[in-house]
Amino acid sequence: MYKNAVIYVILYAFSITFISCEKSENKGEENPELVKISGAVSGNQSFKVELYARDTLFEGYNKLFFLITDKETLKPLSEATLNLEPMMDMITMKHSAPFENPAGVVNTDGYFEGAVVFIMPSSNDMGWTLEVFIKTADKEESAIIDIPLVRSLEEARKINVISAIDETKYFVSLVEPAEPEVGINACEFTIHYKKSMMSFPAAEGLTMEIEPEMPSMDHGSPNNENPVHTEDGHYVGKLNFTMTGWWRVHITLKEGDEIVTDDAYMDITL
Ligand SMILES: [Cu+2]
Repeated sequence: MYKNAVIYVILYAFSITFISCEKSENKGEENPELVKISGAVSGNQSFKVELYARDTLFEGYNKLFFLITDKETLKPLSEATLNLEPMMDMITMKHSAPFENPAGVVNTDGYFEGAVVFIMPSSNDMGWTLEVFIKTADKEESAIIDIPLVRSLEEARKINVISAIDETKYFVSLVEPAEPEVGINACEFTIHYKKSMMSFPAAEGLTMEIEPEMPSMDHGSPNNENPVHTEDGHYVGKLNFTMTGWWRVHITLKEGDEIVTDDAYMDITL
């Protein structure tokens, strides 16, 4: 009898271990591991900044995750005001890019979350840096992170649009779906415009219409929802891909009743 009880206890302990393993694995799937991109130390040596992302960086909208450590206490910061300044050095000139500054506090995993729309891929002689200005209760310093590579994608996740109204240059980026699936996908785009070489504000007042088409089979799909502006230049809607293969999502942008563009598109293959 005693022997049996011991076996039950052991089996029970195993099952608990098994269940808790399974749980943590599931959590991992929802929140895939981040890739370390680069890092830097701030000007007065007070902070170490480490940059992470969901994947290596690409031309388009990249969510960025910052881990900032106080070099004196070796503790990670949980609160700070961060300002980002992406910069591309093209030898004869420099330009910035659209970005989203992190909120003042870290997420549940300890990262400050921000974003940059890299509007060009890097090449051998043209690269990106990202300056992070850090302000805490008693310090104000900045760190310049060298961005090792911004890939250009075979299937662009960012397109440039020149307005038919006034030649304003817009950058339309796909945020979601990051991994498109057959069926109805929540979709999210960002739209920014070029105010100057150093200023790329969010375009908040546009109307966006989307129409997926399968060019090789000459059909579209029902039940799409045109993205609507939520905040900070983010437009949220629905995209329906009824089968796998190559889709072309036609994009029309309007400012009031006037057409900004009616022949833009983004290809999505699934
Ligand atoms: Cu450039």
